[in-house]
Amino acid sequence: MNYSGFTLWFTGFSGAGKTTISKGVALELKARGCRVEVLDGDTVRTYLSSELGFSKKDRDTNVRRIGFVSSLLSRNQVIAIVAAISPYRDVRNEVRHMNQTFVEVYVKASLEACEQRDVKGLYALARAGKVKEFTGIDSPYEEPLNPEITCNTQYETINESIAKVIKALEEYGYI
Ligand code: GGZ
Repeated sequence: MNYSGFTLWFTGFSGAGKTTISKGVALELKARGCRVEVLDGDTVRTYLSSELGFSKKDRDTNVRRIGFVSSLLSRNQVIAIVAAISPYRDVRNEVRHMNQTFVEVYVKASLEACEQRDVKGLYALARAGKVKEFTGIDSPYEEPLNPEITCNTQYETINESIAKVIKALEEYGYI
C-alpha cells in the first residue's frame, strides 16, 4: 500500500476503550501491509516515563515525550498509534503541531460508564482515595473540541469503532 507516516492519537478516559480500539486498528493496518507502532500510555509509563506521576506537569511531560516519539516514527513512514488519556487540550494541541500529520480520535464514554466498567479496579481505588489525581475523579479531562474522529464506545461495538477509524483514514486519503 502507498502511504506516508502519520500519527493517530487516541484520547479519552481510562477505560473508555483507547487501548482495545488502537490495537484493533493496528492489526488491520498491519494486515494491509502498513508499518505500524503503538505507543500506549501504560507501556510508555513503564519504559519512558517511569519517574512521572499524574500531576498536570508530569502528564504534560509524558504526553510531550509520546508526541516527540510519534513525530520521529511518523516522519519515517511509520503509522504511529498513540493511546494515552492526554487530558489537557493545550498539550494535545502542542503535540498536534509537533507532528506533520495528526489525526485525533476521541474515544468517548461518560465517566459513569467508565467507572461502571472499572476493568482494573482503579476507579474504586480513586473513589476510596487510594489512588490520587485520577482522571475524572480528582483530575480533569478536557474533551477535544474538534477531533477528526469520535468513537462513542457506549453506543458502538469495538469492531464498529475500529471500522469507523479505518474508514475515516481512507476518506482522509491517509491509507
Ligand atoms: C489516570 C491512571 C492514574 C491516574 C494510574 N489517573 O486505563 P489504564 O490505567 O490502563 O491507563 C491509565 C494510565 C494512564 O496513563 P496515561 O499515560 O495514558 O496518562 S496521561 O496521558 O494522562 O499521562 C490508568 C493508569 O495509568 N493510571 N493512575 N491517577 N490514570
